[in-house]
Amino acid sequence: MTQSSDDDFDWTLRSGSTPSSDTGPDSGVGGYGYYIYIEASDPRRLNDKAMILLPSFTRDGDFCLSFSFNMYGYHVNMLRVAKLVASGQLVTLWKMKGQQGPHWQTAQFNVDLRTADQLAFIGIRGEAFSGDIAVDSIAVRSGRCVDGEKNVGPH
Ligand SMILES: [Ca+2]
Repeated sequence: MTQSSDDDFDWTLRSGSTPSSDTGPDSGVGGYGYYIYIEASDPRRLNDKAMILLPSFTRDGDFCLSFSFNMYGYHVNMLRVAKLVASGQLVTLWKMKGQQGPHWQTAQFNVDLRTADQLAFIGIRGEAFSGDIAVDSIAVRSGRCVDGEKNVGPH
């Protein structure tokens, strides 16, 4: 994954809990491993954005994107998933706003992509430090999501 410079700060790679209490996950999905998150403590400010990009896609097609997200903390703002297309436009595919509780949750939805498109995860900081947002277990599978699998979003 690649950190964007067209934003305000970077995502952080971490294992275990985040440094601030009462925000962020206790661990990666399943209780172990690394995840990425936006650290909402100083010097971050309201609406600061961090964007991280998946590698460019090498063909056109339908894909099934799944990932886990943790949005725990009183001041959690927004997580947005978008595709960065050739024109430079960011097309929103999914977004979630506000605190979603202490546990990891799963999102899964279909995306149609063209060659050179990139999927982007954009974390947006809320009003105060208790606004960590974490992402783990990102998977992109060829073809549409299989019926019967858990399907959350797009919203
Ligand atoms: Ca950045």
